[in-house]
Amino acid sequence: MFCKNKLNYIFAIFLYSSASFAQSTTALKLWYKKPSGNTWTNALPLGNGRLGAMIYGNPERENIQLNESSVWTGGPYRNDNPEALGALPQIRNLLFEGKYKDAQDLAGQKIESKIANGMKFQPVANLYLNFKGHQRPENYYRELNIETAVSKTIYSIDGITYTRESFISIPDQVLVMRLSADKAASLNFEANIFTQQRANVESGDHSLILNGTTEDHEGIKSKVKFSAQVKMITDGGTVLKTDTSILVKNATTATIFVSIATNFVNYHDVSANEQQKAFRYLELASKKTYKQLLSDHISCYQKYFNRVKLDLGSMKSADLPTDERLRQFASVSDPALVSLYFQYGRYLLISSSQPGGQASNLQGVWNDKMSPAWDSKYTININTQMNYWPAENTNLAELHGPLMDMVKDLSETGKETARVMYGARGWMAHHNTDIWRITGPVDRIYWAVWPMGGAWLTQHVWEKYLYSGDKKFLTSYYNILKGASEFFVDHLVEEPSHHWLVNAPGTSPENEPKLPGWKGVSITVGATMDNQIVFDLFSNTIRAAQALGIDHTFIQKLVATRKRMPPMQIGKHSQLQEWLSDMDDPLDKHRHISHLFGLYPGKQISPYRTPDLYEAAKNSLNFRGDISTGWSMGWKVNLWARFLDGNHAYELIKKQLSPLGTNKEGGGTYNNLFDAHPPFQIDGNFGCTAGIAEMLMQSHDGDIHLLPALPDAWSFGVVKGLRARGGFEILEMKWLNGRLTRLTIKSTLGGNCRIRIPNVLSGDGRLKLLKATGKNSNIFYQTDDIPSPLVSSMAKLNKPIIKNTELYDFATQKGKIYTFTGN
Ligand code: FUC
Repeated sequence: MFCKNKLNYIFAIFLYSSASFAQSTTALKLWYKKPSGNTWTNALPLGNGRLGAMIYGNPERENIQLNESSVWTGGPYRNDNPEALGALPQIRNLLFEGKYKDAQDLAGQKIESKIANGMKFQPVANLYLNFKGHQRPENYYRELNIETAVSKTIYSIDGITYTRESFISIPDQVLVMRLSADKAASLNFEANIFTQQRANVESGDHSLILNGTTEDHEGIKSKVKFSAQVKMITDGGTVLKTDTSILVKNATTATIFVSIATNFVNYHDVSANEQQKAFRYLELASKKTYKQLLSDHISCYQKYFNRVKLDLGSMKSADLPTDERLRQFASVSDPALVSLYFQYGRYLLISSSQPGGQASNLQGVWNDKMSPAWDSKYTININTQMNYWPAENTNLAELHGPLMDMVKDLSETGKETARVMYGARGWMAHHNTDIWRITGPVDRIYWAVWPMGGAWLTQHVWEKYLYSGDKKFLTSYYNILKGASEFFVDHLVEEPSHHWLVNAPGTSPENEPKLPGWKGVSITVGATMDNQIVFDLFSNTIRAAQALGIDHTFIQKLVATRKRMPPMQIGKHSQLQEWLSDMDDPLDKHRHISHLFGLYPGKQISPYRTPDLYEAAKNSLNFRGDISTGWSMGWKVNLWARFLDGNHAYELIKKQLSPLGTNKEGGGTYNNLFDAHPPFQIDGNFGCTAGIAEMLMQSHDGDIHLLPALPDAWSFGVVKGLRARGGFEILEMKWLNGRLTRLTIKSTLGGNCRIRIPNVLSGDGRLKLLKATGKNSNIFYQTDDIPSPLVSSMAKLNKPIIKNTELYDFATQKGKIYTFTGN
C-alpha cells in the first residue's frame, strides 16, 4: 500500500511539473484545424451579455451570425387565465378524491393560458464576408482564446497569410473584427448582411444598415424594432458599395464594427430609439484605435475571468484540437479538458450575462433560428436557475445581477397572477417566463400546472446574500422574498389524508408516476419538490427577516405554517419519494430528478445531519441512472458531488463531455463545447461548471468542505479564487494524492471559519486551528432542522459510508488572509 502511494506520489510530481508546459500553450483555447462549414455548433461564440455572435471561420465565406439579447417576438403582454380562480376549489376536490385525470382535464380548461405560451428569442442577421478564390486554404487554424475572449482564424492562400481577429467588447458595446493580410494590398472581399426578419438593408458610405422588427407570435403583435449597423474602416485600398453590400479592394487591413440596438427599455417599455442607440455605440467605438479597443476589451473581460484559476494537470492529449480531445475524452486521461470546460462555463456566463442586461436564456445569447427549441426563453423549473449555479462560487457574483433583476420584474408581474388566478397575496410565477416577464401558465397543463417557478428563483436572492453578507442588497430584496412566501401562506391547502399543508395543484416537474392509469397525468398534490421549495423559501425568508431584525409576526406565521407541511418520505424501494404517496418506479429514468432539489441546489439533505434521507436520495439517483439530457447530467455532477462521490461525479463529466451521439438517447457536447440537450442548451454547460466547483469545495452544510468529492483522476491540482458562503474566498488550494497541501483563505466579512478537510493542516505563525464541535457560530453557516422523514416499513437503509475528515474552527477578521499547510 505504502509503495503504491509512493509511486503515485512520484508519478504525480512528474505530471505536475509537465502540467505547466501545456498550460502555457493551449490550456485556455478551443482550437480547430477545420472551418465550421455550415454547422452552427462548430462555430465559436463571442458575447458581451447584450450582443452575441457565432464566428464560423470559413475562409471563402465568413459567416458572423448575430444576436442581441432583447430581440424577442411580441411586445408587453400578460398571459394569466382568470378562470383558474373559480375552478380551483373543484380541481382541488377532484385531486383530494383521487380523481387525478379529471382534475387535470378541468385544470386544462381553466388554468392553461388562453392567450399565449411565451415569446421567442430571435436572431438579428448574418454578416457574410465573401472572398473570391479562398476555397483551398493552407495551414488552416482557428481558435477561441477564453483567457482574452478573442477568436482568431488564420490560413494562407498562394503564400499570403490571412488573419481575422474578433471580439465583442463589454466597454464599447460593439463587435469588432479585424482582417489582415501579411502582404500589403491583398485583402479583397465583399460584405453583405442577410436576415430572416422583416427588415430593410441599405448600404452607405463604408457601411451597411439593417432596420427591422421581429415577428408577431401567438397573436401578440411585435413591438420590438432593431437596428444593426456595420462600419468598415480599411488601411489602404478602397471601399465601394453596391445597393446591398460593400466591397473592399486591395486593402492591407480592414476593421469591421458591428453595432446592434433595439427599442427595448424594460418589460413594459419599448420606447428607446434603436437607430440612434446603435449609431452612438458605432460612432464612439470607431473613434478608438483597434489597439485601444482590444486592450479595453481584454482588461474588462479579465476583471471577471482572472478571478479563478484551475489546474488539474495536463497530459499530451491536451495538445490536440478541441474536437479531437472531445472525441477521446471518455477513454483517454485529459484533465486539462475538464479545466478548459470549467473555464468555458465561466466564459459563457461572462459573455451572456452582464450587469444591467438580460439574464442568460436557454441558449445564453446565441441563437440562429427564428423558432428555436422552447423559444430559447426562460424555463424556470430548473434551466434558468441552473444557468446561475456557477455565478457565486466561481466568483462571478455581479453576473448574477441580471437574474436578480428578472426576479424583481417577476415579483411585479407575478402579483397580478397570484391575485387573479389563485386569489392569493404576494407574487408567483409558473414554469416559464420570457422577456415580457409573463407569470401565467405556459404550454399544456401537463407542464403548466406548477406555481413554483418564482419561489425557486428566490433561492438565488438568499444565496447571493449568504455569499456577500450584503445587508443593503437583502433589504432591497426582502419584500420579494416575503411576497413569494405570502403567496404560499395563502395558497397551501390542507390535504385530507395526513392534514398536511400542500401545494395543490402541482406536479413533480414534467414527470408522472409510472403506474397504471397515470399515463399522461402529471397533476398532483404535495410533490416532494414543491414541499422542499416552499420549505426552502420559508426558511430563507425567516432567516432574512432575522438578519434584518424585522417582521417578527410574519416569522412566527412562517414557522407555524412550515411545521404543518409534509416531511420528506422514504418509500418501499428505500428511495426518497418523489410524490406524496409511494409511487416511484425504480426503472423511471426521467431527466428531472426534482425530489433531489433538497440535496442540490437545496441543503435539506446531508450525510452528517440527515443520514437516512441522504441514503434514500442516493438510492433515488442510482435508480435514475447517469445518461440523460445534457442539463440533467450537469445536475447529476452536482448531486454526486453532494453525495461526496467524486468518482461518480467524474463519470458524469465523462458522459457529458462526449460527442453528441455517444450516449444513446442522451445528451453530450458539440464540437464548440456547447452542451447538447440535444439540441444546444446552455444550462448543461453551466450546471457542469458549477458541479466541478462543487467537487472541489462546498459551503452549504455548516462548514467549508474542501475537496469533498475529488475523483481519483484528479489526484493533484490547484485552484484559486473559488468563493464560499460567508464571504470567504479560497485564494489558493493545492492538493497532492488527494491530500491538501496548501490552503489560503481570505475572510471578507470576518467571523468563525469552519473547515472540513481530508487531512490535518497547520496554520502559519500564531494561527490557531481548533477541533470544531457543536454548531458553527458563523451566522452564514446556520443549518435548518429538517423534520424526520416518514419511512416505509419495507425500506432497508444502509448507514452512509463517509470518508473521515477533520473539522476545524478558526476565528477570522474582516480583510485578513489565512494560510495553512499540510503534507
Ligand atoms: C424543460 C426540460 C426539457 C428542456 C426544456 C427547455 O422542459 O424538461 O428537457 O430542457 O425545459
